[in-house]
Amino acid sequence: MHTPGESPSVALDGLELRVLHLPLVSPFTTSFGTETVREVIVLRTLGSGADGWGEIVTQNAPLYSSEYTQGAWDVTVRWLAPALLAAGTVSPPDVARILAPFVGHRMAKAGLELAVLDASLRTAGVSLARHLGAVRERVPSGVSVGIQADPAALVAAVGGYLAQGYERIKIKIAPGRDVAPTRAVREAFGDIPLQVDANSAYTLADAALLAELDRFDLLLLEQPLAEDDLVDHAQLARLVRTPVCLDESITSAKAAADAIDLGAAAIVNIKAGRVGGYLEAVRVHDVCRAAGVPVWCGGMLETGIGRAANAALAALPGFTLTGDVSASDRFYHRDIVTEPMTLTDGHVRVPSGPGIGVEVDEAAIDAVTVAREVIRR
Ligand code: OSB
Ligand code: MG
Repeated sequence: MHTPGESPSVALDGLELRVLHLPLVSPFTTSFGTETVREVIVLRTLGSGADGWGEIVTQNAPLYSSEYTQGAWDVTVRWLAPALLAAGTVSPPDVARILAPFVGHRMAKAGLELAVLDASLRTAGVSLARHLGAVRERVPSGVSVGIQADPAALVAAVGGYLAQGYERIKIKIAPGRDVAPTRAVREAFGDIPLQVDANSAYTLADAALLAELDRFDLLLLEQPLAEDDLVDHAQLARLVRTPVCLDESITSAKAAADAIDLGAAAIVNIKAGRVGGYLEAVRVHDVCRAAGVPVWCGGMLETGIGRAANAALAALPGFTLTGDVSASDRFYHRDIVTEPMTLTDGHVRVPSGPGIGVEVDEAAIDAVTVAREVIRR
């Protein structure tokens, strides 16, 4: 199994943080709410070597995760950035070690680690994909479709994505918006690769209802129960035929190992932000691969920065299921990188240039920046 090796240390003189507001192409609705503008933090390392870019994938409100953008900004400015800057020179694995004393805040830590990884790998002239152990030059692309007004609107939305070539459809479900929309998509499009994501909207008392989804031959049922309900997920997995996949519950490689041991996860969604960074994400991948548990790359409506890094991660050998790494235009009219990710023949390209392999478009990022702060050592 590939383990990311050495990459040069980065001399950190400062960190630039920005809050961006990116208007979404269409509203994105989940069981926990509707987003029309993506609020996200982008970071840049400042120092003698190449600039490194990272993204903190929190949302505006703490509804998917306990983390949220203003909280991530505060913990980064007040605690995480000063600790990193005090260290002065850091290698990518140093970031998680230095930040380990601060409990939680994994998305904030992941964004900082990505910026240091990018700076380090740009200096070394090595792509993030190669560094993490990618074995593919392109990855199949799936799309996560939000809850729509009614089944007809959902069928129209899914039809549009299928026409573009997306290889797998995920639909968001919630109580009262589950069996009928899923049936409508299955009946409209036949045998397409289809899965559903509940974002913790159910309890074990809903097991019989969730078992009604079995008849639709779904690839998986994602995170039906609460983040901390591993035992209930294991119980539910015995009551439904659809494979149970965990997202919110998998906060580390240890959590993945525990979930697999308990029988709570037949499949794992890996998001670097949720597990504290791309290096931990590789360890989650390794744990799952050793256990024969398929993984796929989740998404957090990333800008071109995080989207490039996600494509690199999704190119690792254990990512045998199609992930939520869509083209940039699934979410954004104007991305903040010079070459936004596109869909070709149902796939996205894994960037091969140094670091994350994409360049930030300074005019585009300036146009959507609503707050900016530079922290110096
Ligand atoms: O549960 O996978 C999720 C977006 C925000 C928060 C949680 C989730 C999602 C998605 C979006 O499903 C996937 C994407 O970025 O394409
Ligand atoms: Mg999910």
